[in-house]
Amino acid sequence: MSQYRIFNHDDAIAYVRQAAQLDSAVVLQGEEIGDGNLNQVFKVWQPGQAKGFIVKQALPYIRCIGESWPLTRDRARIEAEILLYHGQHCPEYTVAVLHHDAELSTILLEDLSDLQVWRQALLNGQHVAGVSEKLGVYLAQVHVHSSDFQLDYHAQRTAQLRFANPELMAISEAVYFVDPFCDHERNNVAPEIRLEAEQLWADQALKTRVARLKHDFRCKGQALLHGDLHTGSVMVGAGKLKVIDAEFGGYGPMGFDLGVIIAHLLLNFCAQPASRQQPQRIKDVQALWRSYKIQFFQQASQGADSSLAEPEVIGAFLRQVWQDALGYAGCEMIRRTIGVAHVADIDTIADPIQKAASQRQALALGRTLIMNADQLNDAQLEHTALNIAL
Ligand code: SR1
Ligand code: MG
Ligand code: MG
Ligand code: MG
Repeated sequence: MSQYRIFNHDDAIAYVRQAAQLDSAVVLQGEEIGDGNLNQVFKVWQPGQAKGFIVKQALPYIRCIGESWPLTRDRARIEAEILLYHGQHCPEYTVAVLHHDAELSTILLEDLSDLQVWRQALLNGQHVAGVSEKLGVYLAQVHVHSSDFQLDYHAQRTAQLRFANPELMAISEAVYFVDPFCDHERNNVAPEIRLEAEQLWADQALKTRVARLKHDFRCKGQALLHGDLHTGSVMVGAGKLKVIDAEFGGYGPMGFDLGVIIAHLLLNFCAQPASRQQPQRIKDVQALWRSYKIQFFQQASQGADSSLAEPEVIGAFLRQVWQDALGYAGCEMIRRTIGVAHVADIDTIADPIQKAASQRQALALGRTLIMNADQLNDAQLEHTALNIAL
């Protein structure tokens, strides 16, 4: 069954039967469960069994836009290879890839239906203990092990080429650093915050900072990034965590992955006025960064190149990663507020006045992070976020 076609649930069942080598007598059911922006996702299972398989299939276009925005199906192969690489270095926190088929643009993944999407837990007001710490470990492991801190010159540059993902990373470049900073037709700006959006579009100092972040996104091939690490890409529950959905991955600045997840915690903070009294999301950001730093130090100081394993070298590098992360977090907050793809945390706020207030807060905090990235440590970030929330 190797010729590409857009799967229906029968195709997904046939694929699972073949890829997982299940006997033809095994009864299987399937249903499409995808709600993401890009792909089809099927769950296929045996009746009576709680867990089955997940089939992710790339369409030849962006699902949420339609056929008017074509997109390479090769993203499925690239994602499978990234998840396998990350899984080698952090198996505990990376979803398992069971099979992939480049021609069908499919990936067979372990079923994580015993876990919940972290964004959903946050929307329900649930704090799942230990998630930030685990994510810090995941990011540090996959970053260090794909970077110059572990790989020699030849191996690191070879990996940069092997994981090249120009089409998807060009989309990220456009939706993070271009569209939200001009009056682009792809943007989705609520009329209530049009004035604030126009102020950003006229802000030359901000645009210069964003241009530098965009340039670094292209040129700083430090590590094999996840590339889209928002709270919807993290499955959590009962002491477990699995990261999914790495199709936007490729070599880039480590601060990008950190910045994206920090932004989604801060967007959730902005969405919940009550969180000003109990800023758990800010504590999550701090826990994430501290865990990342500790794990990074541990891994990088055991690297093969002893000159890079020096504490002063690692420390200086991490200070720059933090600054980069704040800049990227700011871009992500702004693009998720006025760009093409928003977040449920803010979009589901029923009261239009409160929703616009949360959006304004997200824009203001995003701008502050970009402009002051070189002046804020993780403790000062808390004061900044709380001041803007008042
Ligand atoms: C047009 S693609 C918009 C976004 O969807 C994905 O989830 C990524 O976050 C991408 O940037
Ligand atoms: Mg996704
Ligand atoms: Mg936590
Ligand atoms: Mg995705």
